[in-house]
Amino acid sequence: MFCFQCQEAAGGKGCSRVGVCGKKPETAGLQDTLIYTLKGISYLIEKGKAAGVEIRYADDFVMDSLFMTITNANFDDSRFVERIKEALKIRNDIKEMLISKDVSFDETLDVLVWTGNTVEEIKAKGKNEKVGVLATENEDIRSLRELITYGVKGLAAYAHHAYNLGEKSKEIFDFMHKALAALLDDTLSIDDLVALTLETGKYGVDTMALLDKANTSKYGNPEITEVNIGVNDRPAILISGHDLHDLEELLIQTENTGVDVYTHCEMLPAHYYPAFKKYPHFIGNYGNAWWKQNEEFESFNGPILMTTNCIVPPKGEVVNRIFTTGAAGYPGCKHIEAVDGKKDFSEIIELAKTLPAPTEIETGKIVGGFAHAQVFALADKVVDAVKSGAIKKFFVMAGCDGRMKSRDYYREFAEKLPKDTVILTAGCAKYRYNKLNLGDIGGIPRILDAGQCNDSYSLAVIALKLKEVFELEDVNELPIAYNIAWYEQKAVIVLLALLYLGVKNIHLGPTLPAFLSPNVAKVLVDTFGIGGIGTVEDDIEMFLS
Ligand code: SF4
Ligand code: SF3
Repeated sequence: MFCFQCQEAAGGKGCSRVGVCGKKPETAGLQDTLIYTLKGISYLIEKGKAAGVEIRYADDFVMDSLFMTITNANFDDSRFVERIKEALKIRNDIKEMLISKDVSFDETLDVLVWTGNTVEEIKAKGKNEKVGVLATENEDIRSLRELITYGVKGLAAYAHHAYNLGEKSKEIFDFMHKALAALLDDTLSIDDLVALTLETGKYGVDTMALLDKANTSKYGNPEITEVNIGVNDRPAILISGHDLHDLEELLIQTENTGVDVYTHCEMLPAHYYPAFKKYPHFIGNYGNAWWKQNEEFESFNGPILMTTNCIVPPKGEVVNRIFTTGAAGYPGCKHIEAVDGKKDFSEIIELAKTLPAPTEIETGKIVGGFAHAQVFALADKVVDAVKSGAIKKFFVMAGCDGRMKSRDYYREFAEKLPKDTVILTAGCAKYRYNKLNLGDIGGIPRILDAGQCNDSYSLAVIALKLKEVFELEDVNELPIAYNIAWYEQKAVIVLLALLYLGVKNIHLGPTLPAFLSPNVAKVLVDTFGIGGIGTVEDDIEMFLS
């Protein structure tokens, strides 16, 4: 195996024996094979499109499959084998259809001809070095191809959530196919791939906007909310991941059953939506970011529903209490599929009734709900505070959390920021500092949490609004600094989206991506002023100078 798609890539280079995340070589091979086969499908779709033949029926299959390969989303080999079988069938059907319509394409390409007639054959394909990351020999081309792949994976994840709420976009699917097909094209130059990288960012913005529309039109605009972090004494289900539609179905099905519902990690921002406040059994948030789940799932006592990443390989009996749905999966955990568009969570609810209530691990409240509409509602106050000098600078500290010790940097950074600064956050990165008491500035909390990582879109909308209010030419003239923590591929699409919007001088940590070759990193530094992080003191001084 070789995988370097996340921030925890072994030795800052890549995982080659087993993933730091727990991904086994066989799973890595299957994920590579699935991505490889998707490229073939998208290549055919592109050929059809060029010849005036529109093929739409693989759109959601490609989207969902990309999502399954995101870090910590799915560890279940049997699901990948089934997916690959299905991908091969879709590929063959499209091939036949194009041939019947006299659409020409390169029929000798391995992505189009390889067969996976048996499970052994499918598993063997993933060991073939022509399938994975290292198949591209030129390290700069490889770097850009992977940067685009990871951006498209993140984009697919967000598109999937919007899709579950009935919002989809032909243009986003078209771009997904265009990008995947381009990854097979050996004639593309470095410049072509850099351009495609930026275009990925454009579609990242569009996809996050679509998801924002899906979430807010269905569940209302997030509003300032105090979220309880303590527990009740009734049995309960913990829901994690990013899918709000799954949460809604769970809340409806648990009504009047005597079973409560709590959020974990990236599901916390669900509490900010008006639509979910009407459920009295939706109690609060339990625990912290994804990487603490082994101990927190243990003390939660009840069943856990993982709707997306991030899954940490469970230890001991807890595996029997974890259920997965959507793109998520783990061997030994029961997976709940939608049947006719509905998911039946009754098995989880019945299990919850037999288990003790959660053990309290903390008490108190955290405050959030500062997505664009809520911040706009406070705009006058915010603008006055900036004009009067009460707020000197905003720090966008969105992104991901992770288990590396070096991420203590973000807590310390938040703690040491001067009192006239405000943190804008989104994603699970906030768990490093969202329980600190950083106070407020004239009633404006010093940590404004917009929501999940996709709600980084809100932070961009807020920045663009401030640019308008202050009548500035360029978003970079605003008193906003970007110190972003990344971990997986959703953070990659958020980064590309910010670059597309023209945001410069973003600092990325705790380490720069292993998949950036020195030359590609140089392009990002020279063109966009991307930087890493240093010590807390030096960085605060640098940002404030
Ligand atoms: Fe390693 Fe990250 Fe890939 Fe897991 S996802 S195998 S930790 S690089
Ligand atoms: Fe977190 Fe996995 Fe990225 Fe959605 S849950 S931000 S790491």
